[in-house]
Amino acid sequence: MKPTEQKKFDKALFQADVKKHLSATYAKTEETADAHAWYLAMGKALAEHTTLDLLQTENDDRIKNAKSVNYLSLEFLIGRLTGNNLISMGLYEQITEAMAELGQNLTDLLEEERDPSLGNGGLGRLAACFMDSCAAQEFPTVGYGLHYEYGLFKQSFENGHQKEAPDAWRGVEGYPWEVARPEFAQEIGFYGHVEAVYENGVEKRKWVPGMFVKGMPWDLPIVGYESNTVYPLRLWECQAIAPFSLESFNNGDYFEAQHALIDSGNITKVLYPNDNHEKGKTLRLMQQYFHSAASVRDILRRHDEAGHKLADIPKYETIQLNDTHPTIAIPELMRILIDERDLSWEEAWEICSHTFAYTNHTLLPEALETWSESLIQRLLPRHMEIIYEINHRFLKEVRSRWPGDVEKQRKLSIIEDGFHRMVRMANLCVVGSYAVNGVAALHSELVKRDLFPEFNELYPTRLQNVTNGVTPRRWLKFCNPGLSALITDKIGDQWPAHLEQLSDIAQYADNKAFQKQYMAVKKANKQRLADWVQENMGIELNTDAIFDVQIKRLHEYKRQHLNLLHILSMYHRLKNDPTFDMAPRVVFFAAKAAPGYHLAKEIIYTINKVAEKINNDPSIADKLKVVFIPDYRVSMAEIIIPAADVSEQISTAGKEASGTGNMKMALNGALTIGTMDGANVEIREEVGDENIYIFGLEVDGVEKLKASGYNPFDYYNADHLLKSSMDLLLGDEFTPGEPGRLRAVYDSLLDGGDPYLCLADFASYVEAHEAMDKQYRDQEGWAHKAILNTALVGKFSSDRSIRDYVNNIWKLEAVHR
Ligand code: 26W
Repeated sequence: MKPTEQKKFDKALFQADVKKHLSATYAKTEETADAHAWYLAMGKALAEHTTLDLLQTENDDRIKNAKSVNYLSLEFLIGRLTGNNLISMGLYEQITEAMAELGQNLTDLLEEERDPSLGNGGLGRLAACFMDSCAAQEFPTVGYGLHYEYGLFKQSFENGHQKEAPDAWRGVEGYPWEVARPEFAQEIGFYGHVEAVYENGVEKRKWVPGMFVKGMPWDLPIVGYESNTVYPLRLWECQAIAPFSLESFNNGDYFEAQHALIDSGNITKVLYPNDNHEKGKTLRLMQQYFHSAASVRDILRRHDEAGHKLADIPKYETIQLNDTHPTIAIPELMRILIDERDLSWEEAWEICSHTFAYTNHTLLPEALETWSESLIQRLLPRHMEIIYEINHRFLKEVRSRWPGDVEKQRKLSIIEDGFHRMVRMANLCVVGSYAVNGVAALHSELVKRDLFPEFNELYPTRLQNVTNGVTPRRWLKFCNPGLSALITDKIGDQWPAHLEQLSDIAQYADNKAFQKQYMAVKKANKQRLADWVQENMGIELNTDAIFDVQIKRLHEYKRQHLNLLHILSMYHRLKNDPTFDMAPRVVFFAAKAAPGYHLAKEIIYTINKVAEKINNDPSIADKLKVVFIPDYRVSMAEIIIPAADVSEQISTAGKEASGTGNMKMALNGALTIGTMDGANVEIREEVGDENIYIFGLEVDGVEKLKASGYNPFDYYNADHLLKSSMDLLLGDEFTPGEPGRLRAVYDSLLDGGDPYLCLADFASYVEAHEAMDKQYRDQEGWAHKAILNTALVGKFSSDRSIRDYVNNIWKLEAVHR
């Protein structure tokens, strides 16, 4: 839709709607309403419009007869919807004015919205960017996720320690943007047994579940940028089916029945807070099956209602699996087609193996999902039978390709042999999918070379790459209005839908007037962040300082502790070396640690303790400050990212699949200091080696060092700066009266073997920082580099990622409304 075609906005009608919701939905008068009530009423008034567009999109015959993508993900880290939807609807200015006339400031109202934190980190945020890009480009899409009652925990610090609190993201009033779709509810079974029944002398298998729960869908509207297209993000809530147990109900054991009701409602209670670490919990597998079963049934319902044949499923539907978490959807579709729809195994497999595609997001061994055969057998007995059969037929194929090669069979088998047999979900995904992709060029190469080399031999075209991207609407236009206005002033207003146009900004990189404007925007964004920090943390910051930012989940492989070593080295030098000079610097962290990840929590504690000392040391003054912002979430990222000068992307080479924060910060004009890992490699390719600070070992260097027997003590003993920096952790410098309290991090880097090679990369990291520091003192040169970063990262729009999926994997077409 062109902007000129935008639907007419009736201000008076909208204001009347808001007032109606204020009283009728939220029981407030204009006099008693606070900002929160106004936000809710405004949200509901807006949501009404998007729900109408959602229904129209849903009922559009052209969409029913077009191919759709079904994006299955246990996580959608969407962030606040109101501001973003206003941008997409093209109503930001009009609503600002309409609300001002009602005495309300839109910016303040937007701050009232809780973040729907229905994801952990990169994988969940990527799913949200992808929904935005599918809607913007009008590729028919349904997102399927879970309606967790509690999202990712809220984080606070108590004396430097992470504390977790539940996140009831919907608040007491409910979330204004969601709408229940009870007509699409599903019943989902668990446990029970499998029976053989004979139909016309042919054996049929029939699963008789031992318990049922209800899947209630809630739709969130994903509004296409400047289009009338609204796709659903359909989130399943688990509810008990009442009366849960007829027997105990009839026995008069009413309380027992209620108790069971409460239990079965637990499935979607809470998002598992583990990122990149698999724990094998029963309830987690129940979440996965509940999600897959409800979604697959909804896809089949839509397919049937459109009047399509089962054999045409691959023609009309593709199902993208966001990592292995929804893998059980593969045997579930097989089960329905064979047991309930009477297809033969061959017919069902022909459909399934042309319907599913799988994205791998991590190579970390501890993140690769395996489920114990006995657990699946108990929870989903029929699915276990189907998995055996898939594996049986697959191993036959392996044997005919590599006759007599037992080792190949052992490596490729979906079932891992051993005392406790395990089902390898990634292998099941590769076997059951028509396409498998990694999320950045380097990562996809490592998927082929290290994770699935035999699969790559067996199916040479199956493994592909789709480099990740981020939505330019949320991550530039909305979060950085200053820079957006500046860009629009130079190149027009089409860039948010065509990010490659940003390259036209490159011609201004040396323009002194433009540099001034660009740096003034950055300064204002830094001031906004500094104000937030002052107000919420009581720390005063100097906005002339380098704002050096590392924001991501806390994990050893991401090496927040390498950043800490750099901080300790600056502190040591400031204290001990009178000739040492550095530009003032503020190092920002924001990160949540999985509640059970002990060392990650120790790293947070250590950074907080070091920060406390440094920030209050008068001899350091404002040369160095360290700020650990609590409760990292999407809305916080929207404040931090536009203010970043330096983007820390310092994972051990080979460990970070892609990263997406790296793209967001480069787009907003931060210079990256990073390793040759994930999408950093491609960012360097785009912005040029002069405009990025690359350091450290590359993948082959990491491998060689590990193979030769890495000994961190060699680096510790040889590098005076490193040793003195680390030794600061031994005494009570940062924990007065408690010497050795920060030993855990120190020990992990020495006796613990430093598994992520922080010490090996330390010297190179410090050197890169020194080069950056030097560059920062030449502000014109810095501006030149920063502008080129904004200009040259158009490739990393998630619109491009989605076009790659559409052209190379999904093979579907846009339907413009
Ligand atoms: C089962 C436990 C678990 C939970 C989450 C295992 C693995 C995950 C995710 C796959 C981890 C994740 O978020 N990976 C990140 O995905 C991003 C989007 O592709 C990438 O940019 C990050 O590099 C990758 O770490």
